[in-house]
Amino acid sequence: MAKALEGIKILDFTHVQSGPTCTQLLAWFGADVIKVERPGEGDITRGQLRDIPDADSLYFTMLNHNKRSITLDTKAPEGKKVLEELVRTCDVLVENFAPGVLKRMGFSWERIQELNPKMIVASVKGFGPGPYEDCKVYENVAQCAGGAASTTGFDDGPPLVTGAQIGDSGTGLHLALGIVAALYQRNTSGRGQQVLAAMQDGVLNLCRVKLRDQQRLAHGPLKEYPQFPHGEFGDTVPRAGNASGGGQPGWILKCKGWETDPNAYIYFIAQAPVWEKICNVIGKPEWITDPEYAKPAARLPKLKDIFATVEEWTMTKTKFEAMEILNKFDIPCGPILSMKEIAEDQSLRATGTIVEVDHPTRGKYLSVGNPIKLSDSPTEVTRSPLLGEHTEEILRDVLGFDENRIAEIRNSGAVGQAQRLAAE
Ligand code: CAO
Repeated sequence: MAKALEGIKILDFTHVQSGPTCTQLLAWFGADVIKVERPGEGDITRGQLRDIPDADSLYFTMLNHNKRSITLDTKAPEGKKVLEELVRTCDVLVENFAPGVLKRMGFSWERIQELNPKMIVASVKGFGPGPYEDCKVYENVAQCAGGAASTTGFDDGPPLVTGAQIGDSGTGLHLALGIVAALYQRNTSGRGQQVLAAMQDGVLNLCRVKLRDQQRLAHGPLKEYPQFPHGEFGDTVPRAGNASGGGQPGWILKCKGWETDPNAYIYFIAQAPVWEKICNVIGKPEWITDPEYAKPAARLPKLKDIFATVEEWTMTKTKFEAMEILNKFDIPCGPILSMKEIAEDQSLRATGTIVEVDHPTRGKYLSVGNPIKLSDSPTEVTRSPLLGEHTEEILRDVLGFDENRIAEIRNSGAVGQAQRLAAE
């Protein structure tokens, strides 16, 4: 079956996490993603957090599926020439170098347009134009600068970063959408354009509800926050613990086994339309008509006590038993799943959200497949490339170089040695 982005060639100059997340998605939608890596070393994550000696790390393999790898020293004269040819041939260049790197390499936006006016140049940077535009940025810096850390955690503790990689993977997602939109516009404009996704902007976009709350604060306390009615509100959005970000109050509650299992918890939402059912399930039918509890506004100042009462009930059930009972009554809730439980979840395997991939040097490993499902463009996850595995193939098939030219490039040292399969 044809894929959504079939025929699109991506010149993938990305490394670490943010950019590779983006190009991996494009590859899953069928684009030919050509990853350009420095000879010898490649993407730095190949060697980071290694679990198996000499094998590409899970960090790398889980972010670079379905791509081809060419090694190229883009600072060497021959390497530069090859890169120019790739710019002429490809549709999109994606990069997440530190600010200024691409220009120093000799590939300014102006130069790229000279080479290929249809090319889309897509970049992840830490910050957009402004005082921090020249800064190098990693995940947690973006979480802090984008408003996530100041609004995450408990009020009496320090700011917290989250496990979800909203700075890197989140920005990669934003960039992928920008690229697809630019490709669509190119159909009518005939021109390429620059696409910028700044990590601070991406995180802030995901923290939109907190900027909402910042403005609500000017009109009185945030009544769904755990600080209400006893705590003081300052002039900025406080950390809300596990309170829900929406209009339906929620909290994380202990379940049976919490004393020994760090994940024996459930997220419980006291959704107004099912209040009656909640009262019946937890054995508090009198709350249905009690004016102190019957209406959402009356409940807001008592949320802490209400959740403590619900918790007395959830503590008598495992998180899965509680899920089953509550879902029968359409009471929104969610088990706190550990990574172990997720890795073993058969339904996630069945949908391809968790996939097992085989790799020649590391063997079988689990990965997260494409979380976006297209009915006419199914995703088959294939392993990440070895360093430089497709160098000759790309020079020959994508750029149309003959054997003499390939030998010339190889002899110049611009492409280095490819990583070999153990059997070769
Ligand atoms: N051939 C020759 N040189 C190459 C090359 C190649 N194939 N690929 C990269 N290089 C060179 C670059 O030209 C650059 O050299 P100069 O500094 O001399 O111009 C050098 O490698 C390093 O690039 P870098 O500055 O991007 O890499 P770094 O490790 O120092 O910084 C990072 C990493 C992530 C902090 C930085 O790239 C960055 O801020 N990126 C933008 C934000 C981002 O994506 N952050 C998220 C990363 S995921 O956690």
